[in-house]
Amino acid sequence: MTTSLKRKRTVDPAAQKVLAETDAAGIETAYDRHDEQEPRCGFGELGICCRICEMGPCRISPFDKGPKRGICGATAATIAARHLIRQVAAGAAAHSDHGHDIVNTLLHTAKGTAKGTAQGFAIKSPERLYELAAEWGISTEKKSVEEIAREMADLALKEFTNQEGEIRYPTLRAPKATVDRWRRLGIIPVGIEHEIVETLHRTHEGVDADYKNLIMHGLRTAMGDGWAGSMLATDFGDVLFGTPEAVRSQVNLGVLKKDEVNIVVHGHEPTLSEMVVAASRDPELIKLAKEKGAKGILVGGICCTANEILMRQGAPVVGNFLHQELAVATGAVDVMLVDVQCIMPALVEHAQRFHTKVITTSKKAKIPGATHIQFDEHTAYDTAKEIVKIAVENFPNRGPVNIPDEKTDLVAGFTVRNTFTHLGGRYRATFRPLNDAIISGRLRGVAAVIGCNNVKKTQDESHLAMVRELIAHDVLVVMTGCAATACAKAGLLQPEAAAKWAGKGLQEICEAVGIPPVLHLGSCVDNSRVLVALCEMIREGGLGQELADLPIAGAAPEAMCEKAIVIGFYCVASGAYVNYSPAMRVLGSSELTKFLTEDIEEVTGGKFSFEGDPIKAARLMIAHIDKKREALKLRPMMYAPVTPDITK
Ligand code: BF8
Ligand code: SF4
Repeated sequence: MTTSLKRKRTVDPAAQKVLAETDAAGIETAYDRHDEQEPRCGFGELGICCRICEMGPCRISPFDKGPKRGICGATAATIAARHLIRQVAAGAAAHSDHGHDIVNTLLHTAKGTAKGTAQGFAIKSPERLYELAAEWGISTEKKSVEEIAREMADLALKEFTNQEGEIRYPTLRAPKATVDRWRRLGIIPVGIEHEIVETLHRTHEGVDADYKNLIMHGLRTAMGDGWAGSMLATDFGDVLFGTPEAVRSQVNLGVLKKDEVNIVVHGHEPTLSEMVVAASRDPELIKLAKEKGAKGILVGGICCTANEILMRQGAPVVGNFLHQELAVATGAVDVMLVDVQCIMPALVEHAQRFHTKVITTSKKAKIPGATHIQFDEHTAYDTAKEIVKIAVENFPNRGPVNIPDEKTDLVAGFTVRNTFTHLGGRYRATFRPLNDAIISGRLRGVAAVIGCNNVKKTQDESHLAMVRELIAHDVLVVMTGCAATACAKAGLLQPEAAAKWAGKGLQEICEAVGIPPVLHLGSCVDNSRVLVALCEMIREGGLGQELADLPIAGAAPEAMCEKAIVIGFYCVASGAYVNYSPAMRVLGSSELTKFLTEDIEEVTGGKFSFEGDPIKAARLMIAHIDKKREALKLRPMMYAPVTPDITK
């Protein structure tokens, strides 16, 4: 096909095989559309193009000659900062609207209005609900589970709409020194929606022109995601769908079955996909599948929906973001069911080359040419059955099927509580063993590697290189989203991976506790689990007073969307060092770039870097962790790092 053949598009052998097929058949994918976009607009890449008002668009020259201000006088720093925090607001809105829907589903379930059937919604983890009620100071005496759930859901909905005060979780969960810092900076949000509205106001033409002031509000907006919208999605998701437990499953295109009906759920919200998994086990539908010549019904996931049903149901993962078109190109997907976020509109045209039906289910996300079946929590199970039936009936329409063999075993399902029950070794939920391992120098620290695939990079390559480098240096890695799927495909989420790739200290811990050196914490909203884990590490003692003291770091090495930007922002607001690549669109302003990558450390304790080489980025993360170890006067590392053998 086009120039995409000239570069390495993916390190995943399954993806390589399917891409060879699509190339041979002249079928276009995101890689081809990427190449069609070259050469890119340099102003756009550098963040110095402004189209906020109708006098523009304006662009700032990065050279000696040419305009240094927009028509209104906005500088490169103002323009780049305004657009960046608009991206933060969009990312915060995406995660938080998802959280809102989960809280609402819990409310309807508790009111008995989300009817379903015996297999419909139920409060799967009353224990988690009781825990949250205790934490929120809600009395549970003489109240039914439903009454408590209603009360909690009503309170949670106020986190979105409150116009004064502070969102709940920062003060409930974060260490006092961190809360004090946030209060000094004025970055604890009053409510999720308020901060998003204020971002849109401040970035309107003629309002906030001070790039530092804009970024500070970006941090506050992002806090409303990490410490409210996403955190509520995780907590209320655990109440409604059950708290994950360590679970074994498989990943990659090879999980699709030639002789079964394959339904791929793609997107983010667990509400519908949970029902589809349940409906796929319905004896009536299994019988129908057999009548159509299939041996059974498989439900596999793509993107974060995959992570949700993996964590709680052990459902197989078909792939990450750049696998969406490839899954369809196997010819084996009878229905591609999508809800919201990370869904390429190109899927519809692509699917027309095969027998696959693309079904949209959210009023917020329709695609021209797709079949739309509106999902409603009140009739969730009926809708799920209808969709499974469509897939079953589409099974006999398959053309040639070509499923790559590749599939890899993985362990997932880690949470703040169960991970450290594992680390405790004796079913004690305590962070002591983790802290002790860090203090003694057996473990260097913890890194969160998260985020997407980005067609600008070779799929999965940066995730794998970075994570191998980190674990070789005795850094325990926690992962979410498409990053976790990338590493799962390469076998890094298996306990045996420790012996292959981890440094000696991390190996000892993994072997003693039976965990992989890379822990899968779930979907992208579950990055809130990372924040809570960091709070627990401080609470356990010995690693400083505030989150910024911890020997930890974060990275999104193949970042793709605004949700990744907001995650970076709330991590930096929380005192973390974050390497983000490709670079945010700020490089056209040296002042803004310096603020984000240097000066902001004085403000929040965290900062960004934009290193694109994953090994160099990992070394920067390690250097930051070492800097924090030194400040805490921790013991020297017990073992020298190993050299990761990438041939294994
Ligand atoms: O919310 S990692 S490509 S799927 S955005 Fe999208 Fe990025 Fe994947 Fe999940 Ni997260
Ligand atoms: Fe140009 Fe200013 Fe309008 Fe942006 S806000 S388009 S810089 S005039």
